[in-house]
Amino acid sequence: MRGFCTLSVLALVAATGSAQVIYSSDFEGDNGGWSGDNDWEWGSPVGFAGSNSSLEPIGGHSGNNAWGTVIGGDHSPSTVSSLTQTFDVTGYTGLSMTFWEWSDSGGNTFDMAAVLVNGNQEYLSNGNSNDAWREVVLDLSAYDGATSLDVNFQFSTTSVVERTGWYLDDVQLSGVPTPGAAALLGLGGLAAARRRR
Ligand SMILES: [Ca+2]
Ligand SMILES: [Ca+2]
Repeated sequence: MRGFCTLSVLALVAATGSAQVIYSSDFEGDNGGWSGDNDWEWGSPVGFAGSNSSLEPIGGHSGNNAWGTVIGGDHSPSTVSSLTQTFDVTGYTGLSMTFWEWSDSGGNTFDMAAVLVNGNQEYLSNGNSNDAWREVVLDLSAYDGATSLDVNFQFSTTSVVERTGWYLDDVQLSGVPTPGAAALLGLGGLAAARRRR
């Protein structure tokens, strides 16, 4: 009976576990492990005054560094730029991602700033954060049970209007360890304790 109670407590703790950080980067010491093609650059934005009264930030949301679609310049016309990374999320549920964006691409009329997860569009920026950093929180619990997440910050432009573009900082991926995995860990510890008696 004592063992049953111990197991019940272990299961309850596991089922109500809190989210843990799977990945986090402020892009200060390094680029956070992302691969960026075409316009994506890691560096320190300088407050460039772009076309159509657009502005880039000065520095990052945190510190000096961020990712941006051309640091110190307007984005390119007619270009698809992808910033990608794959995360192992085995053993997690309740997945979520937060990041900070500075978006000046002009309201999605021509240029699109989207987050793709495993090929699905999970976010579309409205293209205008009013010259300020804005926090974005994405509920990715639809991917519970997936073993990996392919995340792509994809910026697609036309030839019509160029602005400073899309800047990203402080990206974090979180999830709750699954009850099954946590309970098994607890059971292992309990069995070891019994053997020691
Ligand atoms: Ca930063
Ligand atoms: Ca730019």
